[in-house]
Amino acid sequence: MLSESETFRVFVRRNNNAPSDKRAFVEVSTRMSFKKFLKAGGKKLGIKATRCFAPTAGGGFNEITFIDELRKDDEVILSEGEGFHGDHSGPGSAGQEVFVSVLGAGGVGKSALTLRFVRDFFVQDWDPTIEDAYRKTVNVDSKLCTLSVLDTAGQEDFESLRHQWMMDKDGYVFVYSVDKKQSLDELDPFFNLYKHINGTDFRVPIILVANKKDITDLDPNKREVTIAEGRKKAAEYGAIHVETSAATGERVADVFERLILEVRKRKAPSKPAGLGSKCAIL
Ligand SMILES: Nc1nc2c(ncn2[C@@H]2O[C@H](COP(=O)(O)OP(=O)(O)OP(=O)(O)O)[C@@H](O)[C@H]2O)c(=O)[nH]1
Ligand SMILES: [Mg+2]
Repeated sequence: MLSESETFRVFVRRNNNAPSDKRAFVEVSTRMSFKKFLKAGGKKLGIKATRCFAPTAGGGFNEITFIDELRKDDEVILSEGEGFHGDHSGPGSAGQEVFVSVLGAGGVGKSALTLRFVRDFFVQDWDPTIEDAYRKTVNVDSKLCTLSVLDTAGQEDFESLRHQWMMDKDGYVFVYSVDKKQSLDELDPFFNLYKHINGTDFRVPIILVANKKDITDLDPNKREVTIAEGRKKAAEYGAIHVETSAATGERVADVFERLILEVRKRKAPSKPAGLGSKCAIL
């Protein structure tokens, strides 16, 4: 069933950090495209808007890319392509831009983790993914970073796309489910591809995520992978091991923040930290 179209007002401002600057409003319809919203908002402000940053519950701003992320009376910031509040430290991004892929077997919670992180809600239903991309601007260690997250398909039908998903990434989130041992074993082919693409000096970080922790918190008999087994696998992958729950949100932000920190650390030219390092535990 198609939901009813809704119309509401959103305030727009230019991206120049001056609260005294002009504020305009745009009538938003839930059926309008995001591009059309950017065009309408940009016109009111006299700019060619290509990006939009909306306030978060925590008092910060996140880049948004869908019309249904806008709320009535939101005050959003429109930019002509530059990062939030004129942060020009990355090309066309809010601070540094970091590209990551979320990988693993079907049903382990890749989409649930991604959506918990990007939008802070939990998806109950399993709707198998083909490929979805998200962006979120976060402040890590007082520096802005725009994370581009590629949520991928776990189903074996899409195995031929794996190489493409893993190319040109700054880091990876490998996910298994603590209540399914097989899902841990199914990460090995991803690690083989990782070595093929990135070599074996661990310059490109992997976070090994043990998801659905809440299930084993409720019923320890459901655990099929112990923490020790997870850590052992992490050591093999040169990865950082984190146990999460997309359902409760436990440690989900840690996964992505730690990945950003590792990307920064391992990319730093003067100090090749993390090279050859074994497993670290959060
Ligand atoms: N209890 C619990 N359920 C979870 C958790 N994460 C995901 N799920 C559930 O597991 C099912 C599969 O989650 P998805 O996020 O769609 O799995 P996926 O890895 O994206 O699956 P594919 O897209 O098919 O590869 C859904 O019903 C989720 O609600 C979690 O942390 N705890
Ligand atoms: Mg999915």
